[in-house]
Amino acid sequence: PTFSSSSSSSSSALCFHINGIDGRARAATIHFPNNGPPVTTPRFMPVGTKGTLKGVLPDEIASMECPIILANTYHLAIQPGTELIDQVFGGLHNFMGGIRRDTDNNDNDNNDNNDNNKRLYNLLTDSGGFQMVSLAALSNVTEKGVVFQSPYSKEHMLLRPEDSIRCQNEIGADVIMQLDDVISSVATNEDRFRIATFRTLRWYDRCVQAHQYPHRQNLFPIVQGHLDTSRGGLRELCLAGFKHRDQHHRRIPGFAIGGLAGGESKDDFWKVVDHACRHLPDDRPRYLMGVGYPLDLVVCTALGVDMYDCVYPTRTARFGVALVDEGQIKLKQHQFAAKNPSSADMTINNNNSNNNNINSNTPIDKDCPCEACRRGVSKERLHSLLKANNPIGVQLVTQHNVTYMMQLVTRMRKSILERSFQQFVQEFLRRYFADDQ
Ligand code: PRF
Ligand code: ZN
Repeated sequence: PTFSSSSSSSSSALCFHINGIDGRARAATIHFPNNGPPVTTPRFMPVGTKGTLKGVLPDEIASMECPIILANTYHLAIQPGTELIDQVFGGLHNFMGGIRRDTDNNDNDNNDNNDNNKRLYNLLTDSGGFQMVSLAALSNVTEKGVVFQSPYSKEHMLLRPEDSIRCQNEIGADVIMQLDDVISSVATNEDRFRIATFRTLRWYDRCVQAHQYPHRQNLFPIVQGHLDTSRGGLRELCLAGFKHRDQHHRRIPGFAIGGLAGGESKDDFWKVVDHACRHLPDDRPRYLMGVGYPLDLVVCTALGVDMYDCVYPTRTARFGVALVDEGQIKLKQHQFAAKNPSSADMTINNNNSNNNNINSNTPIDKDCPCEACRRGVSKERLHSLLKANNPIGVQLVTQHNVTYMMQLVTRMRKSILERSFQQFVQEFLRRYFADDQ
């Protein structure tokens, strides 16, 4: 209730309102000036590389109560091209069908200021540098930008901060990210980390200069600085650099924490997240990039993080793995195969006294509101669909996992508002680490 920041000034295109605080955990609401749904926090953003989740329709994304997804500038620039998205469709929201027109509205123009455009969900784009460094065969970073080899033409191409922002302006997401100099956190070259930290600050300035629509797209800087949280160390210098820019140049609408989830130890990971949350302003959203294990969400929310993204829930679904509070259910394993008729009957007759923990004829989670669980689709049915490579299998598990993540952040939010977050964390850890599962 104490911190609130709004967007009446021209340089910020969101309103961040804190609804409740419990310890250092926050429950807030972010409004974008775009007719999209409000984004409550804590918030997990699934990754829809090209603006939609693989195997999930835009309406289904909205019906899972997922108000924002992440798309990748790098992939969209390669195919279909960001200029085309802008020129032909007027932005990614239209391109992937995330805009619904009121049926009684006869005005068919593509003007995105039209108040009758209702967005099913909001969008965030990552800047492309991280994807290049992690995906492109050859990439090399210089002060000018990131040089990478096109996976199609094999040509060497340069992505400068200005190019990333031009592409992200064309895509038109509600939150856009600066181009940052990302290095693996398990790299060892000390000088390289120092260069990357200060280069990230300089590239932020170039991104701000290049950004054409600060009144409708929120540009987030990314805090880098390796694992160095010492006094006067790289993380502190990076935070101070952004703080100075926020106070003396242009108001920063929200902050991202980068350079983590790259193989560092959990102790280092928590130490850096804790440090960033203590130093970032309380009245702005904090986005921890590339983090999406349920346990990490619970711990980092306790440290004060508001937003997350990760490919994990959707990627693991494509391997037939379903998420539950106890951990993972590997649906392709033989134990989930349908039993012969007599043992299947036994399971039905002995539902309450089943000494085998695995009920393959029950849904993943009977209380989950996803399509599969709501319809009572059993684990053995999912096993059979997955084994047959029937795309419905992966689609249903994807929807379950995204629904699970949406429910997880909603449960955290509720407990923060009720000031019972500590009990939530204890109960979550108890179930997660219970070894009778
Ligand atoms: N920077 C960008 N995208 C990211 C990260 C980062 O540091 C991470 C964390 N390793 C995930 N995605 N631009
Ligand atoms: Zn489910």
